[in-house]
Amino acid sequence: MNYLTAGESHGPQLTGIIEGLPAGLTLDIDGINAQLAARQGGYGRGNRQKIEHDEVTIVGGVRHKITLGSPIALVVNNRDHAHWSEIMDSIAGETAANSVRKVERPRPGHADLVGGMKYGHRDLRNVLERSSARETAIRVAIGAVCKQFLEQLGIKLVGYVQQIGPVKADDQSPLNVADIENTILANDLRIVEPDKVEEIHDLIDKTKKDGDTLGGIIRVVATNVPAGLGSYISWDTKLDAKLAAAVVGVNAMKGVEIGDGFTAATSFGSDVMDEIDWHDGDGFDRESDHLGGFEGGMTNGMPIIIKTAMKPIPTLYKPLQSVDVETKEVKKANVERSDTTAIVPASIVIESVVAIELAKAITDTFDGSNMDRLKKQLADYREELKNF
Ligand code: FMN
Repeated sequence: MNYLTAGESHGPQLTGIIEGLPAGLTLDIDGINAQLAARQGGYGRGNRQKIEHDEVTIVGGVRHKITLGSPIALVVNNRDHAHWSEIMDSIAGETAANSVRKVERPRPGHADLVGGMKYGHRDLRNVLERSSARETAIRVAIGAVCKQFLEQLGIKLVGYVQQIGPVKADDQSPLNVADIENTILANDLRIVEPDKVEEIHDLIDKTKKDGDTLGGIIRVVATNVPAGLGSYISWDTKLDAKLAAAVVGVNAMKGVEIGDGFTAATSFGSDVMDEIDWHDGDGFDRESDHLGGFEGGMTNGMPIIIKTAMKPIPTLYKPLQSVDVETKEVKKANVERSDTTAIVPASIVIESVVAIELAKAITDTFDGSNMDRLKKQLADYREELKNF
């Protein structure tokens, strides 16, 4: 399975194509739209979300709710394009009127400057439009399809917010996906400790007032993942490595941990390895999950646990120093409409890219042409493992 996305932040639409999902998968469009709505929510977001109301249109690969085995093509329209149609016009040549939103003062922490240098764009809007996290809307739509695929195979996952700026909100680090979902959906921060909501709201309000921004930490848990996805055979077959790449491939992610991750580095081996147990009828399992469900680049049947560190949003309403790319004068950086923190929507994006990588691993491991056959193969494989 593979996927590709196209589209600019203020262009007419975002497009995604998924190749390699089986025929016979039932898709629930409301479920995809619910994920898109979740990506638009969360405390601390800017005004763009008031304009957009993301909905997916399926334009290929699905008939009567069922996938055909052909590439699945998804579209999410950009409502804001109505205000940008001349500036983003792909047919008309450049004029003074349609280049009024030129970006010449690159924002530190964004792709603006290096993207311009690499691709030779003097109007840095040509970089900004694609490097913007608006693209993650279509990744969420693709991830929602993959999540439905996984759910129909009994695999569940959830991404939630563990920390915003300096405030931690996850002492327990729970593992039950349904329990996590019940708690996080009842607040606008997707946190599992609702008593921290007020403190974090205050922090976000104050940060916004100061013209500053915040980052945070996101945790994903995936359960009922069969042992043996990925491989120890070669570095590029390791599933934990692919997950790490997918997670850091999301805008603003600067660190990734599998299981106890960096804490494991400061612990003794006896505290970190997950001791092996055997239960008649259920097969092997572990007494703990410090390694986040991975040994040798393969899933070991325990819940997958991945954490990622999101840097603070780089666009500041109290802009930082920059240099005008034309005049070379020191100036304040460009200000584009922006969030104070995007940790809440980012947790949906991270959940989505993890779902995509797990769906890829499943279709790499089993015959991915037909859903019923795939279900049967996976059930047989789970049975075989119980009796290993
Ligand atoms: N950066 C901004 O400057 N303003 C935003 O409003 C903004 N919203 C984001 C929303 C989401 C869901 C995500 C995941 C990221 C967002 N970012 C935002 C972060 C930038 O897209 C990102 O920092 C930038 O593209 C540079 O990429 P890098 O941080 O991976 O180096």
